[in-house]
Amino acid sequence: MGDIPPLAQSTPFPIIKPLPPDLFAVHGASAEMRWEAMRGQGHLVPNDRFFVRNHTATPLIDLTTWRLRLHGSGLRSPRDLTYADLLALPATTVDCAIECAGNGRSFFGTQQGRPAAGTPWRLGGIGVARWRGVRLSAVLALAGLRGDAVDVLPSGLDPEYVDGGVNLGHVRRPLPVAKALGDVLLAYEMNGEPLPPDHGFPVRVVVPGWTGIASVKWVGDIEVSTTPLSSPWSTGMYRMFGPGSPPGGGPPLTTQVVKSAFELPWEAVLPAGRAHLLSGRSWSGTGRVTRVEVSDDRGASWRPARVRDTGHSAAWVLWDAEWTPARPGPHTLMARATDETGAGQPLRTAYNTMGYLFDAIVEHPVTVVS
Ligand SMILES: Nc1nc2c(c(=O)[nH]1)N[C@H]1C(S)=C(S)[C@@H](COP(=O)(O)O)O[C@H]1N2
Ligand SMILES: [Mo]
Repeated sequence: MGDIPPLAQSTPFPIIKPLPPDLFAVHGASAEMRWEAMRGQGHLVPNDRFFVRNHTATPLIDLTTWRLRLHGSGLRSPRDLTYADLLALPATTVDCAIECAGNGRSFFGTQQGRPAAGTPWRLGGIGVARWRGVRLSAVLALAGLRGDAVDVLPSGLDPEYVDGGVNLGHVRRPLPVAKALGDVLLAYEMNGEPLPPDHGFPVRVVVPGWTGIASVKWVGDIEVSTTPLSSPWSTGMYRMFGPGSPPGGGPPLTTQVVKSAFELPWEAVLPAGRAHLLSGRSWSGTGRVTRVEVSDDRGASWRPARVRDTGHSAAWVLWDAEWTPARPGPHTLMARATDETGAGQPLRTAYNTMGYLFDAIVEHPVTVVS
């Protein structure tokens, strides 16, 4: 007996869709979008280049056995819904961004000299899609939401998350009932297609304007409670820790901050002596972006970019600006935005140990060649 080699032990890759290097930079079980892949694209990020953030791995869910289980002390008529039940409810469409709370985290280290732990995203941990589904409020009404319910806790069906040897269970995070009754969606379509497996098939939560962790993928269970709920994703993670925050951490993160990105490779190479039409996008979780400015002298001077399609409040604005670099060599391009609430982008932002909500102006490296 004997010389038959053992079957290769291959762990399936945690993301199912292809991740070509011209569209993605891969970080472990997550993949960030390359910004140059958005140049010339419309408002929405096509599903083939939308970033993926997985705590463990994309599960493949069988629709015939999948149920959405609605239970807890906050519901008068707990029940299980099938996919067909959900599809039979009135549908709503929302164009909005999903953005990781850690998007931009790597710049705490590279720009501010103090690295933060976690996935080293540049700016590609965001995407805007057209989500179609059922309002969470409609589903909660169907299950007899009680007037004294306070928290709504959706859980994912992806494998349980083990961190430093501790099993934290399924990815889940409570939403206050006031938010759950607002613009939150249980989405089953993304950009006109059934949700792709990596983005939560068959159903995900979409919470416009809030950090991505609120938008639980592969949801299979929603607990509604008349007493406050918590999970490691609302206590030990996704809060601000460090100087400037209270000793036990700040409140659970909700809205996103203001950011701007150029649709350029990192690093970009551009020829000298002619005009380039630089393009980019800016976004905010707190309001419509009203102004974008660019600088090529490390912020000594700023000039306005041309902002297009300002209509989408929960998404981003597209903008462009001409730039004619005079000399070959290394350059730094910067873009900063302001939203309708007056929130903007500082040159430096306060450090927090987990590197969340980086809102400072990003220094984009460009090499100009003759
Ligand atoms: N069940 C489950 N939901 C999840 C996650 C996860 O790992 N498991 N990751 C969250 C995080 S941190 C983000 S930023 C978004 C990313 O959504 P996307 O992968 O569709 O881009 O999903 C959120 N929902
Ligand atoms: Mo995230």
